[in-house]
Amino acid sequence: MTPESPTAPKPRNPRVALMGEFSAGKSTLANLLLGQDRSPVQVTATQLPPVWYRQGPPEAQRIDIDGRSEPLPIDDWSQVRPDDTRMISVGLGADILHACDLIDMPGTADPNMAPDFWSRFLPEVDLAIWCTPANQAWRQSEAALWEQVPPLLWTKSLLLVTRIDQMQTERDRARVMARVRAEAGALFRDVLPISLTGALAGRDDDEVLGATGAAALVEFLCHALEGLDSPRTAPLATPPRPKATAAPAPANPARPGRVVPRRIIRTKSGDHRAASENRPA
Ligand SMILES: Nc1nc2c(ncn2[C@@H]2O[C@H](COP(=O)(O)OP(=O)(O)OP(=O)(O)O)[C@@H](O)[C@H]2O)c(=O)[nH]1
Ligand SMILES: [Mg+2]
Repeated sequence: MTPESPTAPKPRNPRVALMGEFSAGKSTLANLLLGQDRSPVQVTATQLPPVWYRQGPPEAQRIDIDGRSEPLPIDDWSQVRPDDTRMISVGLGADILHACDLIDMPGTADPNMAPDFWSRFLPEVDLAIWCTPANQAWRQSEAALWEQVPPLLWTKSLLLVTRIDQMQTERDRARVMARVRAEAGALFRDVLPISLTGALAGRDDDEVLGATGAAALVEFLCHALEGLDSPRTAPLATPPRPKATAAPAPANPARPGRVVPRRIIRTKSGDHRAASENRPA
């Protein structure tokens, strides 16, 4: 099959999966990157299927296990159950979605997911950001799951040590980062610390973005996306495209030779609602 063939797979947006165990900060990270409070953030386990964000008019759909879709309200997914839903597909206008699709994944230890869920889903992903909370960073259960991931994904992915603000002293912070780098550094392209809640609270302030680790995260993401080969459509897991687009789709900035804008997590004025605790899932 040649690239010109009409049946050749089409280039598509890279897919970035936000992974980690329960309450590691995946949805907080999604909201930071999207510049909008969309993914439900809560102290207890959220128990949602994957939430797949793509550029498009604002709409949400539930995709069931057989691939059938039905509309969902964009801001209330409380009726969705992870055991009979393959994913929630969400169209949004967000700068980062020009560069990649974002997938806010369930906790990796979620018992609602089918046993073969991860081995089926991960080959569809181009890079992962694995969130591990600083106070219990890189547990054995995390290492055990990540070791099953295709090694090609290791070389592109980021281990993000969240809740770094909860380390009491600079020494504690350095100690946890040294340990995690020693134990997991070889399994990731990079290991970075972040305070997600700190970054969300001050995301329009460059100093805060630098101090919380958010600026380094964006830099990593931009480099990683720019370095990806143009991925091809994988028919099985691709969410349905939006029915109508308000404007023509922008050129994919993640193709080789393109530059991803560095200011992807800045909010436009009036766009941002503060991240809410205990929003209904
Ligand atoms: N202090 C602090 N709290 C954080 C940070 N990141 C996340 N949290 C808090 O941790 C809790 C869980 O965050 P979520 O983003 O919902 O975690 P999750 O990984 O999506 O959780 P599940 O979807 O349930 O698996 C929330 O109360 C967040 O406010 C951080 O960097 N620092
Ligand atoms: Mg979540």
